[in-house]
Amino acid sequence: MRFDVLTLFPEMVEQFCNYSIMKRAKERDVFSLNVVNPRDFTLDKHKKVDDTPYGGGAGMVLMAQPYVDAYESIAQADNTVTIMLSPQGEPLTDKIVNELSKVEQIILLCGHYEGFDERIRDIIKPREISIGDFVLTGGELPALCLIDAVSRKLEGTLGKIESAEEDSFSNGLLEYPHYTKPREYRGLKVPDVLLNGNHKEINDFRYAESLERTKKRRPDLYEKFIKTSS
Ligand code: 4G1
Repeated sequence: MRFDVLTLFPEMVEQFCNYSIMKRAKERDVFSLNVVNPRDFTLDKHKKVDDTPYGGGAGMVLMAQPYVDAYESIAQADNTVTIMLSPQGEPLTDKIVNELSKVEQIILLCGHYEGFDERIRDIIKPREISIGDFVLTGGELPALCLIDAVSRKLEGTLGKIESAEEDSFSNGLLEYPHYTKPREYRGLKVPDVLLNGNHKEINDFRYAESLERTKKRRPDLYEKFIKTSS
């Protein structure tokens, strides 16, 4: 897997991927990361990447030329998906993450300011994906969410123990409560069932807790789970 990220802030993306599990996966060549700055493709001496919007209004718009040229400088594999991170995109889900984990290359376009000149979309025709309905200052964090989510699905990223745990969200339910040492903290005790070594009882307890938690906190997920499991 190869990720190519078009961003005006390449250090943000590079830095984030140099920690913990992502760093380890990159070192093991599970994926590679190539960051491209559209500013390096500007043609004027001020390296201008944005300008005021036609028709007026607040803010700045990202110019088409630096983004399109930066995009065209990237070597494409046979099986490449280009994604624009955008509040107008389809919501990112575990299903989409699974689909994306099967391609050879993902090219990600991060916006800033008010967003992209529409002709970037007209020319590149990216798939548009959103990580949620809130306002951000840039598309870097959404791109990093996607890279993080996709890379942990790749063979060799997670250890045996971590991947055994993989079901937690793919089964459509929220996680059951977790406990570690000590057995008692500030008068709060770990539930006895987790200490008795009966794995059938432990699994039943955890499943019941998952169900209850999902019903209470995410009735939308709960309804979906009940419908698809019956
Ligand atoms: C109008 C949120 C504008 C934001 C309405 C989730 C948000 C990319 C995402 C914005 C962005 C709403 C995302 C807004 C994002 C250009 C650069 C767009 C930053 C930008 C709900 C600013 N998932 N936002 N506009 O946040 O890129 O992917």
